[in-house]
Amino acid sequence: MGGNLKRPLLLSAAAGLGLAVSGGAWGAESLDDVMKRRGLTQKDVLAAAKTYVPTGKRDEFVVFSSGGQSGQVIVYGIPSMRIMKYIGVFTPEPWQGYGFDEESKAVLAQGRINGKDINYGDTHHPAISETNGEYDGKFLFINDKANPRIAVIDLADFETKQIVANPIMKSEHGGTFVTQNTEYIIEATQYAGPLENEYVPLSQFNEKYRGAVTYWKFDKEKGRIIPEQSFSVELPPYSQDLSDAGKGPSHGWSFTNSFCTERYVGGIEKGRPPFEAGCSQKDTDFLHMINWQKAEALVKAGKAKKINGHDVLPMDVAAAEGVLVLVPEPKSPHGVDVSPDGKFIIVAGKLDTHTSVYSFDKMKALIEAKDFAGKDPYGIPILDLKKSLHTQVSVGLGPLHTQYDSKPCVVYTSIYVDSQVTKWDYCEGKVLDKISVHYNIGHLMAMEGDSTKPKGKYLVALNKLAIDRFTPVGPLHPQNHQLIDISNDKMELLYDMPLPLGEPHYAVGIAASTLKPHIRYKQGWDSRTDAKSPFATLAGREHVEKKDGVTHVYGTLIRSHITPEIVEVEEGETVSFHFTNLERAEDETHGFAIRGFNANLSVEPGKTVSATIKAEKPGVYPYYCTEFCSALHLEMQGYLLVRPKGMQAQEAALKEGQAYTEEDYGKQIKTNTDTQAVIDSVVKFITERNFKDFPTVVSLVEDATDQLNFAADAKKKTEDFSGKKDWQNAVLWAQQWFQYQVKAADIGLRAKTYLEQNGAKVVK
Ligand code: K7E
Ligand code: CUA
Repeated sequence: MGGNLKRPLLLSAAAGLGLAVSGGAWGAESLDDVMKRRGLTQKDVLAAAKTYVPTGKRDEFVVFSSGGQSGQVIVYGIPSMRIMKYIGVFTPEPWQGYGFDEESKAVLAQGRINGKDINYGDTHHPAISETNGEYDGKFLFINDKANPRIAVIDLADFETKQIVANPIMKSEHGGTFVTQNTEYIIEATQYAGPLENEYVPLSQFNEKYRGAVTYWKFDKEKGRIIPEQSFSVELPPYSQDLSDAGKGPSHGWSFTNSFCTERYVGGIEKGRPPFEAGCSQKDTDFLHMINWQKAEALVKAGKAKKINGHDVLPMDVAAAEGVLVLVPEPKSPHGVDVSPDGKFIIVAGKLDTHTSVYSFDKMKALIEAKDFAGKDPYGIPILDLKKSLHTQVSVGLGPLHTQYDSKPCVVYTSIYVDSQVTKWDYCEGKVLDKISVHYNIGHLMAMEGDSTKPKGKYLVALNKLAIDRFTPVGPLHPQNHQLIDISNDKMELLYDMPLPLGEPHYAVGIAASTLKPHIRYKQGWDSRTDAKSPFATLAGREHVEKKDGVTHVYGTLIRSHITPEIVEVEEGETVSFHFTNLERAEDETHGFAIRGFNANLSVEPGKTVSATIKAEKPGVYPYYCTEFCSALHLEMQGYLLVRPKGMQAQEAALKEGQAYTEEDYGKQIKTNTDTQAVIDSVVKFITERNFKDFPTVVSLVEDATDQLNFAADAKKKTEDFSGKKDWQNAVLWAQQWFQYQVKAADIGLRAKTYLEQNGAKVVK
């Protein structure tokens, strides 16, 4: 232990004395030394240099990855692969208070199925909102395959705002994908089921079981899905799979592929061949082409029928009106990916070695000419495969998903069985390069690689297995996201990142500069409804109020106290704590935790959140702030006292531990005066410079000003008590005044350092 401590201590001592730490026994290892010591090759070092993001520097791209069965979204940076956040979506997440405060519980409650809380999700495909087919960085959507649901996350604060449960689907997979101006969010079924919520025997599979694609209407202004304006198109009971929205010339259409168009029903327990055998008999399945713009018009014209209160366009209507057309696609397809120009659609067949490039122009011409090759059992027209294809390319065994490069015609396809990524040219139809990944890749993701303006540069392989890549952590392995450099002709593997949270399926990567998240909320903000909270409380207005049998505590949080600090109620009362964080400073979140009630809040600057508890058992329940927010964070505490029924409330006879004298008062005042001198010199330094040119400093100055106002307030209270010669209270308030000064000084020094390091100029 001593040996470990020694070096940092020596180093900091040297730094403190202003000594340059170079040379000496421990210093200045050369790059060669390090490579030798760690057994690194030139290639390793190059990869490290391509991914290393030095302290203070930031990543170029931000990735939103599905969190798989964790029901969350994982946020990480590229090229560093540093994880920055887990966003609670379908699953409670205590750090964010998600599912532990009343406001977020209301969001999770929107996702109830048959009145039941479903506190997990199987998330697969995140999608970023688009404007003209480009990522606009405003919203993120993600689906839950297990309990057909879609969630809306606002990228202004990275919080989940809404969950909608699909009214007709019993299983889904092909979501979320957005149309080019985020008019709709697409969700497609996976396993067919009756659209009504009733029992239907499997003997009626062909007649009564159905698939569907739901088009969820999105209101960009409000940032919410509007269920009443959403609709579905009924589909045959083919296991629909991934989907994608058309772009440019194919805007207005969406594409959903399928497997098991055999409509096979397993039953291995009865000696029937299982699903996996029966579902792969045919050589082709179907790509569904849906003209959603036309479907929307038909729904508005009253051609839909209501199922569970939701508009569903029947498939006979869809087929007759030219809304729904099928195109054969080779053996058990998986991914369907529309090209940036919207002219091509690449489909990969899991049991094939080919990717098929469909030409939208050709298919559209066939549809317009009513040149159909036949009809399916439900009367839906089928296009001829050959006539619809642009080309087919042999890319490897088990191709799954395709992503587009910024270079024209260049794409990357994940090859599941071969554990490879194939880079190929879909215009010319030729393979360009292959790289091995470890192991069994599912999706892959290039920067904005499913938008109209892919950014190239990096590709992430989302591998299903990690096997031998990481230090073993038990039979359940993390997933492996491998970063690949695609800026040159040959792909190069740069980095392995273990992802310890569910099995992510898809991810989306966006230029970091497009994201503009907020630093703070407007004061008293309910972040889940995006409106002023009815429980917002101003400084000095904290109070307790009984209403409709509930004891409401209107409280505030600010460094470093919770107001109120003591709450006393009678056994059996329901207590609703509402806390507003009065801070405006960046990164000054306060928490609230209390013993034994499963209530836990995260209160970011400006936010108001509530925790409602039932005080069933008499006792003493300490509460405190869970974020280390200042030097006196541990003192950010309080008590909930639950008095037995009928017992008289006792006035708290608080005996202070100290009896201060006039002399103590003098000492404290001297400390405060000295501290003020330091503050004044820092203020002088800042105001003599062009600090207004530095937004970071401007917000620090705002925060420091807040603290100085609080200091002035405490100073006034100090003087009131000293005027009355109440030295005890005068010293306590002088100490509080000092606390505010320390915070102001701390912030001021941070601002000063920032100005020094960023070349601020004297303006005087
Ligand atoms: Cu895992 Cu897109 Cu759900 Cu393929 S999906 S791998
Ligand atoms: Cu607030 Cu600790």
